[in-house]
Formats: sequence, C-alpha cells, structure tokens
Amino acid sequence: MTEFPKGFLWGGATAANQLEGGYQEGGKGLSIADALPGGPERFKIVNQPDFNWTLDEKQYTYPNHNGIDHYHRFKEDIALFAEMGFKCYRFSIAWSRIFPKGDETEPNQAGLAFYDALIAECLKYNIEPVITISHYEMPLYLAQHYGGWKNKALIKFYERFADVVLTRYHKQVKYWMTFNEINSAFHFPVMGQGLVPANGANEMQNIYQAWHNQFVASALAVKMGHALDEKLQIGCMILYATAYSYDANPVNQLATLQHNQDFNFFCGDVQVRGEYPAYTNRLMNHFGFEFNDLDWTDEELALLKQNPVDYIGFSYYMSSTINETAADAELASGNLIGGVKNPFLKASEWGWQIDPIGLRIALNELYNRYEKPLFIVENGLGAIDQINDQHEVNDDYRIDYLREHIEAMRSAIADGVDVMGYTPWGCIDLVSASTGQMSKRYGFIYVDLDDAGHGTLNRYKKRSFDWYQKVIASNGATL
Ligand code: BGP
Repeated sequence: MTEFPKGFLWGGATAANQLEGGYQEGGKGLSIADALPGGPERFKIVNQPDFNWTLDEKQYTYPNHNGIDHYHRFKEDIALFAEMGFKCYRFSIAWSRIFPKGDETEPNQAGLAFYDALIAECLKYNIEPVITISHYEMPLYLAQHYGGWKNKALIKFYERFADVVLTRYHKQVKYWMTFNEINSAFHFPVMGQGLVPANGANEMQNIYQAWHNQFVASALAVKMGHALDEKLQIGCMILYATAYSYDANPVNQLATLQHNQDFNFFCGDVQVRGEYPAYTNRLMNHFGFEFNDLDWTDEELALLKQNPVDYIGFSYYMSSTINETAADAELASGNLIGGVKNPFLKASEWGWQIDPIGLRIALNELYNRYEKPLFIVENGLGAIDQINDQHEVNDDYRIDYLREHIEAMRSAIADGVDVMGYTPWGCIDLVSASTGQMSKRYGFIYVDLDDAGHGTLNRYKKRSFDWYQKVIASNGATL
C-alpha cells in the first residue's frame, strides 16, 4: 500500500469571517462578510440590481457577526486540534482586523496582537500555521468606496496588508496562500472581489479586471515573501471541480475542455505559469471584450512572470458535468457552480455531487499541467448533524466521505502526484459561506449553536474526531 510521505501536512481549515466573531472588537473594521445577508437566499439577494453594501440590520440576519466566538475561545479550539494530532492548521487573517478600512497606512496593533496569540498557540503544540492572506473578507470600506478589486488602488492596499503580516510572521509561518478560491469570482464575485451587480448583472469585464489586479497583488506578495525568506512557500488557491462531458458528443467534449480552461485553470495558469494562457482572448471574446480592453501594464506582466506561486492549494468538494446538447438532462440544482446531474454520483443535501474518483482525476490533471506540489486545503461534507442527550454525534456519513477522498488522494500519490497535505474544511463547525448559516456543518467538533444564534457555544467531539485522530496518528495507514 502506498504510504503518505513523511511530514505530510494533516490538519484542518477555517476562515476568519466564518468562525472568529468579535466582529467589532479589538478595533476591527467591518468586512464585506459582515454585511452579507444571512440565509440560504444570500446569493440571490446580492445579485439583485438594488443590492448595495450597507449594514442593514433588517437584511442582515444571524450569524456572521458572532461566528462560533473563536475570537474568545481560540485556545480551547486549538487544544482540540492538537488533541486530534493536527500537523498544520489553515486559517485566514481578517484584513479588517489589521487595516480596519483597508486604505490606512498604519496597521491596527490590537488586530495583530490577536494573530500573535493565535500563532503562538499553534506553535505551542507544534502545529504549523498555514495562512490564507485574504479569504472572502476584504474591508467593507474598500468595497463601498473603491468598488472592490476592479479598482487598481486595491493592489497597493493589499500589498501593505501582505507586507505587514509577512514581515511580522515569516519566521513562524512557512506556508501562505494569497487569495482563497480566486476563481470562484466567476460565479460569485461579491465574496472574492467585493463587486456588486452593475445593471442587474456582474459585468464580466469587471471580474477579469479585478482578477488582473488580484494577480498583480498576489505576485507582489510572492515577491515580498521570497525577499524575506526564499524558503517561504506561497501558493495560490483554486476552487477545483473536476468537469466531465455529459456524453461522447464532440460538442460537449469541447464545451468541457473550455469549461476547464475558463473555470478550473485560468487563474492557476496565470499564477503558476506567470502568464496569461493562449486561450485568454477566446475566453474574453465570449464575453464581448478582449485582453487589450483591460487596464494592465508591461511592468505588471513582467512581475507576474517573475513571481509565480510555489504550490497549488485547492478546494475540492464535488465534480460537475457539462452538457450543451441534451435538453432532457436534469440540472444539478443547489450547488453554486452549475452543470447537470451525473447519474453515477450521489449528492449532498445541498446538491454537491460527491465524487472521490474526481479528486484523483483533479490531482492528476493539476500535476500534469503544473508539475508543482499540490495542497488539498479544503474538502469535506456539509451535513445536518444530530446531537443526542449524551452530546454524541455519530457522523459516519462524514467519515465515509473523508475516507473515500483520502483513499483517492493515496491513489493519486501512487500515480506519482506530489501532494503536500490535506486540511479538511471546517474542522470545527462554523458558519457556511454559501448559506450564512450554522446548520450546514463540516466539523470534527460540534458547536452548540443554531441558525438563530441560540446555543451554549460548547464544543463536543463527534465520532469523526476519534477517527481522524487515528488517521493522523497512523499517517493515513488506518482509515
Ligand atoms: C469554500 C470556501 C469556504 C467554505 C467552503 C464550504 O467555497 O472557501 O469558505 O465555506 O467552500 O462551503 P459552504 O460553507 O458554502 O458549504
């Protein structure tokens, strides 16, 4: 049986806006996540033409603001991660804790003090911190007053933010990612880029301009990080969903190829290879513009070329199936990336089609394309868990999901793919990004909190907690 490499980074992943709470404590400014409506309709609401960035308490519902109160309970949470045997812990730094409005020149010391303490707590247990610099949480002020990432001014602001955290933590933190799921803006630019609909639809040209600005900002972070320490590992982070053609019809095969280019690969191609891919104008022409319509300079393109990322971080939850011809194919409702139902796969309660073999394919596709180390920084099953009177959660369905995906990862390693680590998403229950609710849970640790914000906030170990502890202790041999 293929073994996982020595030093394999087993751990778990979270994001500041989904668990910290304390949204106005320690001098933190508001972030876009603080102003997103709660509830399953959040993406519909933000795509209405009249959506704008206000903190409207009527529109806003629990629970983004309080998260799971990790801001006050991080020591308890990290101790539980340590008990599971985590080798690493992926979390993000809330930009608005460090620069409350985003365009200041001096950082907020209280915000830095929080991350000083969080990182120290990880290191106390020999847990390697893995930091996402920006995870769906830019300062709200930058979205309101600058229009989000389509404005080139944000490059400077992000550079300042990245400079502060890289300089402060580079001796303690080796692994970094510049933007969470950068390609997700294709479907929901509001979270990653702070863009709101223009004339009822997000204009694609804005999204590509925003991406270009993010690519430049990311390359600047890579450059700064390597100047501080050439051994720092700074990655990109892609939302990857393996895409299949619905059938052997060449029309669908071509659509699948283009879907892969447009969605799965475009951002990675720029960030890993350091240049815009050959299909860039094919893709942009489809949306009615071309690369030359964007605002870019030769210096920026040179910066991209000189500062590719060191590894590819990616999230993997599901695959998608591409169909352009079969009118009777049923749509895969619920998931945010679309496609049609794949008759060979089961889906989660949210319509995310569960596909461990698709992970093996993803790892092979990404490695064949880039030949750089891969880091699975999100994977997992969102489910409604039941807790009994003894505070037990028997989440065998989650164990099954994770086991099958870890087996697929092992097979990919046997295929020759270089995989650095695995950090399942939401290792402790937290607020869901797509629904803004607590009831969609991923954790090994149950948090007593409901969608209305009621609960003791007590933490309880689920059955998967003991299971994952054994997986890590055996370096993946016991599944
Ligand atoms: C990814 C995000 C995470 C996370 C996860 C699960 O897209 O990077 O922030 O939340 O998906 O999604 P959800 O919470 O919507 O189930």
